[in-house]
Amino acid sequence: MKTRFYISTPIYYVNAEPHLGHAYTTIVADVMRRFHHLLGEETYFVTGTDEHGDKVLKAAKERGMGPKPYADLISQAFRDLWPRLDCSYDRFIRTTEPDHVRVVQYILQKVYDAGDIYFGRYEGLYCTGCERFYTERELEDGRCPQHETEPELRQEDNYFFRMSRYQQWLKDHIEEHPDFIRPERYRNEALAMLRDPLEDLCISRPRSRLDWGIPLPFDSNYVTYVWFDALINYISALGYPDGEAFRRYWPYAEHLIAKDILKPHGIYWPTMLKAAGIEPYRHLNVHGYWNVETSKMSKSLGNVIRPLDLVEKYGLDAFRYFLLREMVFGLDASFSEVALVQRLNSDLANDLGNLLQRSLTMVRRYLKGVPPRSLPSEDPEDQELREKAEEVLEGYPSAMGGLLFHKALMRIWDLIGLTNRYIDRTEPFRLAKDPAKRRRLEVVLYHLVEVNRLVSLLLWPFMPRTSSEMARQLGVEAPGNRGDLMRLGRWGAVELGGELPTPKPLFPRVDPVQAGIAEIGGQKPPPPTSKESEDKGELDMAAFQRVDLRVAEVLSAQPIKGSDRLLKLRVQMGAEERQVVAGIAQHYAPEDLVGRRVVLVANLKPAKIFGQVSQGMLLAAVHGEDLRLVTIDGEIPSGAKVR
Ligand code: ME8
Repeated sequence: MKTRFYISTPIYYVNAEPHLGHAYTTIVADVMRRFHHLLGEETYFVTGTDEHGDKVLKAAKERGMGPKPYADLISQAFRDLWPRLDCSYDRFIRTTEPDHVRVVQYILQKVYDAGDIYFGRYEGLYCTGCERFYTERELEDGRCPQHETEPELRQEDNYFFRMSRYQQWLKDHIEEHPDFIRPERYRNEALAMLRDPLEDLCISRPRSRLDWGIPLPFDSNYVTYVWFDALINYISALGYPDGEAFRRYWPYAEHLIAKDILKPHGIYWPTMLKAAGIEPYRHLNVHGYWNVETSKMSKSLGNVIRPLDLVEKYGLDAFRYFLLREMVFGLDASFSEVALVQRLNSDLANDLGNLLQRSLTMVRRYLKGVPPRSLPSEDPEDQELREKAEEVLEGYPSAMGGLLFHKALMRIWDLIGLTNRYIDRTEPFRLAKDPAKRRRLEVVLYHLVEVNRLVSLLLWPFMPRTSSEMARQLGVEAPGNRGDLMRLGRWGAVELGGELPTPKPLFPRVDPVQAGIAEIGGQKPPPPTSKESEDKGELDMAAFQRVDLRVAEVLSAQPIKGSDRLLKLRVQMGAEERQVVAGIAQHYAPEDLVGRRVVLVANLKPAKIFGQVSQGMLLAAVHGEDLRLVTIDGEIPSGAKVR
């Protein structure tokens, strides 16, 4: 059985400050590490910076700095960022470290001695942004698909790595290990790259042109090509060849990258390892790209997102949650602050925050702050809740292990949703009024606290702070020890009890207007009423008759993400089915509406509210804070006219 886990991020170029994309990868690595730690595995997490090459040298020159002081500066910015995003790496590696340099030279010599490095002439199209040559086929309209720039023609005498010698081996390896590169779309891409004969890889740069690199051990007139240098970080960080960490962790190596660097990781690196006589890594995990709204994130577009700006504004856990919930691993996703605020308000403040707050407030109010000890129950509602919790616990390892983070979160949120509905259905506030229902009240509150406890455990990899804060408020041990998923991840695994601290909201809601981001929800002020009716305040009969009022039956109702006021209903109106958005969430639970026959203003122009189309409006009586729907008394079919 697998007992260890080694995860790496790419080592980031120091030619730019850390941005959203870097933050995403490193946070995902951290989430994966924490999950494996909860599973009971020994884990090792490496990140770092890639500091040699043309690109970095150019950036240093632009700042009027030498490459090393410049690399020191930016590398430090990366190193300092990660703890602030709660990413706890074990080793931060820099390619300028003497230990790394030694390992690169050791491998070069080894591969050279084995006859897999030769001297030759190369002419090709080179993209400095990517620091690699492109084949004509890889270009789009003659341009680099990443940088959209025309590569330059370069001709040089250089050293080459006989990558072609390992092409067949690599092809077979990928075919025999279907999840060597995952998700599958990237495996297929890698296999497609292997369909044509592989060219040998140019692995040097003449020192006369580029001095900022690791000298080749067998020819000091040349430095090592940046990718051949950088990829080796994954083993130099472990102390290859003799380090204990290498022996312990390399057999469990998992790399995490975005699709932009699939070729170096999926093709160059495994063949390099093979040539050096080292076992290949276990998995290459490839995610998609974050775009900003609909554009590529780029310096030139001025839309580069800085992680700490968002963390300061919305809090770290909201940021981490958003990234993991919004992106389907492997596919591209679009970042927008509006979407982040919507998730924060609906998923975190509304669903999760409310659940904890409601549960704990009731424990405080009805049980003097002491949660009940474990209480079994045969009530179908309790059973349903417990079964749901158990189902979520059971599915969690495979979703997390399979990189389906969004799915793991969706399932946790299904449980949170069900639990919020459980409160509405069991009505503990009513039970509390009746001394004869005391035990029932305790059973219900036990179930609530237990679900909250399990949710706090499952959220630890994603939101460690929130998870600990939930545990603190619930009066249970904070998760985060190795093996906690087995130890704590069962219904009733720990005995509750002891007086709880005063509940505190987990996530304050953010007002999008105050946050200075675009208006959300499209809740525009109502159009001005016509001059005529304004003047007189009365309506003639003909005008009133133009209003088409109909009986409609509610088929289903559900909350709208990001709004605590609105419900989305599907209603039947005669033969027609419509969707209506109604501001009644604070007065009716969705399930209470199903089957009711209400009155619909049927000929209103459809409106878009919170991104949802509303085809009509419900009539309701409103008095102060109270609101009651106008409903039909007796048997009249839906679609009937109301006059
Ligand atoms: O490629 N969306 O470094 P790099 C998602 N030094 N992830 C993104 C992203 C985006 N828009 N932009 C960047 C290098 N990333 C080499 C790596 S490894 C031996 C050497 C993330 O600074 C993503 O992880 O250009 C991507 O693979 C990486 O940053 C590229 O970082």
